[in-house]
Amino acid sequence: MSVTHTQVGIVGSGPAGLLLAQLLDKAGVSSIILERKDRAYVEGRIRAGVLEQGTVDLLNEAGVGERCAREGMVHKGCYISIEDERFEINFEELTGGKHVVVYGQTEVTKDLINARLASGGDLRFDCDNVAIHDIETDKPRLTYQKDGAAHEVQCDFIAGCDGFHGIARQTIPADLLKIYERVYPFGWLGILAEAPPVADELIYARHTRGFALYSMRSTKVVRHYIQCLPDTDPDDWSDDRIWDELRLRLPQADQDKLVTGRVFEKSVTPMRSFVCEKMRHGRLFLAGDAAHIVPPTGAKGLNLAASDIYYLRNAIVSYYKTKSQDGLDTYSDKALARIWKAQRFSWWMTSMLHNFSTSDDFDARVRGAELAYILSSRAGQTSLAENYVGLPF
Ligand code: FAS
Ligand code: PHB
Repeated sequence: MSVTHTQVGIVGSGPAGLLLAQLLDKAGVSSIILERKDRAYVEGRIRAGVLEQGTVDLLNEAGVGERCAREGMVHKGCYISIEDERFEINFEELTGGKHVVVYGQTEVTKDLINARLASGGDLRFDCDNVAIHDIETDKPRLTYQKDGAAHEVQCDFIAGCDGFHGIARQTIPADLLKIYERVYPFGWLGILAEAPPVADELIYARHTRGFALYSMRSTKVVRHYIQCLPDTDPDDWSDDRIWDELRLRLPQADQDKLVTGRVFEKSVTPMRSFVCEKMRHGRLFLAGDAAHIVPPTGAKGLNLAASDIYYLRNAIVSYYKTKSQDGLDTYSDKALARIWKAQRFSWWMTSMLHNFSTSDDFDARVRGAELAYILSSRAGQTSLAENYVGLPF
């Protein structure tokens, strides 16, 4: 068995694991990333599209913000439509100049992987049967197999950045965890297509036919979503059926602005809210989707992974610099405080904008009134805007 030692062992090379490794490297802390899939799989996952400024700042600190600055699209606001009416939420005007950047998670991941490999950082793809050991000691270990050989990584800390279906959360004794979960009675059918955006900013559309989101990746590629049943088979939706439904859920005045094009990615995302308390056990720290999931209506998933990493980087670097355990001891509570605010916002946006087949008529009216109030109130719009651009870390 090959044995390697590093300071921080990281499980998972999604945005959380890659960003942590990059930020630790900048602080002179060594790490090894173990990823079960190959590079093409990791770089091919189509996911988030909206970055809070805090996330962009961390990418810059990690030395990978240059392409995002060049190709990312600054969005000063977004639109919310209810049937035939469209309203603008002007983030900059409501938050004293804050905005978001539209730049696909796929691109963030590519930028982080390229930087990791260019710096000679240790990033290992195709790691089978990654296992986490001895997290209740001061010598935790990772083991895995690759190309038929057994390997071990000895480290001081382990970061579980392996997503919702990873092993890290499972490594913490279940009786020590409190799980909070809400599963929604719908999903999102998402497409990527070669077409121009419907508008200059995103449109979140509430409609009797169901929610739709009109997003983008560039001026030539759009990312649209349609509320659908959670077990929808994407193959049941032809391109024509998707474009027709997207058109019908827009206000009349915008329907002729929807330009169709070649759909080159189609998938269904289930909707859940999920939080695992706590996010630390011994020398194992959870970050990103390994610890929490939000419905993407608030564009928070990727951004929460970034704020977790901000807190975890600070805690680990502080330990190595001062031997203080304070940051490590307060990591979980500090991260969870921000996570729960983003969970509330994501649940709130989802409840206002979607049709719930499981709710009674009174509930449906109250949710509609909530959105109508928000759109008629500067205070309400300010609340939505300051959460959307990202609460402070
Ligand atoms: P990730 O899941 O991205 O990465 C985890 C990594 O760990 C993966 O590479 C995985 O292969 C690896 N891994 C798993 N198990 C392992 C093991 N045992 N050993 C080694 N490696 C292992 N967020 C938004 O803000 N907007 C969106 O529109 C949006 N759309 C989404 C669509 C889908 C289908 C999904 C699932 C999520 C979406 N999200 C969205 C949320 C998403 O962006 C996540 O928040 C983000 O990927 C979190 O990053 P990580 O925590 O790094 O987890
Ligand atoms: C996206 O562009 O993928 C996107 C944007 C905003 C959201 C969710 C997804 O709320």
